Amino acid sequence: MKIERIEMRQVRMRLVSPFQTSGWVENDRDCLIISVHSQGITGWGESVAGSGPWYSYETVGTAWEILHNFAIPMITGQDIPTPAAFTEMVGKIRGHSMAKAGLEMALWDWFGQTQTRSLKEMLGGVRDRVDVGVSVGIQPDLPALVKTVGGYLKDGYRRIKIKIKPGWDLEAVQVLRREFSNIPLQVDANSIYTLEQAKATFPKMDDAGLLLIEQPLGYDDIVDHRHLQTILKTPICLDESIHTVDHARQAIELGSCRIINIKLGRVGGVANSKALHDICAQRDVPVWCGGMLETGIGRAANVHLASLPNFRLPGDTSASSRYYHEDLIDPPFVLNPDATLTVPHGPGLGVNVRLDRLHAVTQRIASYTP
Ligand code: OSB
Ligand code: MG
Repeated sequence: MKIERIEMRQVRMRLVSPFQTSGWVENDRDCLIISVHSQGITGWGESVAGSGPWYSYETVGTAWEILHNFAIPMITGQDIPTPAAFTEMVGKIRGHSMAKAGLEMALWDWFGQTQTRSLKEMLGGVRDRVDVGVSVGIQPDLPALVKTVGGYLKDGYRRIKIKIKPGWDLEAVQVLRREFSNIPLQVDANSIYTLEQAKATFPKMDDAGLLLIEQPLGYDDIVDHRHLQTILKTPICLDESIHTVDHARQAIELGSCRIINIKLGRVGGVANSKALHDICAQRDVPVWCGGMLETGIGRAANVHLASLPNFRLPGDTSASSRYYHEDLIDPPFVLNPDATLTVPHGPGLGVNVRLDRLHAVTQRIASYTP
């Protein structure tokens, strides 16, 4: 393919409720929406870098800069035979996975549409609906937590993940176990614990029947996670620490985790996510699809990805209404009665972007032609 035009927008979308983690709070979601245009076809992508360098060092600002100055110039005027070739072309850029992944997603959508194949088909996905849960931010107090979780269960979600931090951990889990007995439950610390704090805390949670404990320790650590995993029955799941196939292999070989959360932004796109999925499958390590509060565009890519066979746990890819009053896509993602989202049938991502809504949330825009 030869790209005729690329458009990049920074957007801000108001969340239906603030999202609080151990380290930061989000009231709005900032991201980049990228479109590639050629032969009368438009491919859409979302770069999940956020407003600040809290989850990772990337932000909407750094992603814009990397795409504007490096990734887009590297590919304009070039023939791109496949999306995988793009991954190779921008391989010279170290890091900045979320920037690269946003543009790559648009290329997958474009290629899928030209070949009339869905992203799921291109990847070898095996299911039409994917299991999803909901990720619940830190709440003002325990009664609010019970109310919020109760609301999501009423909505039809089954698997609940709660954000934790020191002082909002053991009691929160106990209260949920008391109120909702044996719901599938997991916790995510977003790297806030020291090894000492973790050794004092997580053994006390080890009999709570949690599905997993997500990223308790340092955002770039796999060694201390190994120390912690050796004293726990509950599987540790790594999120922040895993950026490449090699990281995954090393963490598995070391015994630093027994489960891995795949976010296609964090690992540099769809092609890398598939490779990561495959090496985890070879080693019998289950994966699941994380989320970054995506709009319907990024969510669609997640849902296609989660149709691969080794996605064995429910994803954080909830329905559109859990995040936004109005999604950028129409129809939005809705929760099925069996706590799944349906993988879109259409070619590429299989979503319709509402340009009117996109224009309304756009903060800056740039257009590139060869
Ligand atoms: O650590 O999984 C995380 C959201 C933003 C940044 C990091 C994380 C999250 C979530 C929410 O947990 C997942 C979602 O619902 O999209
Ligand atoms: Mg996480």
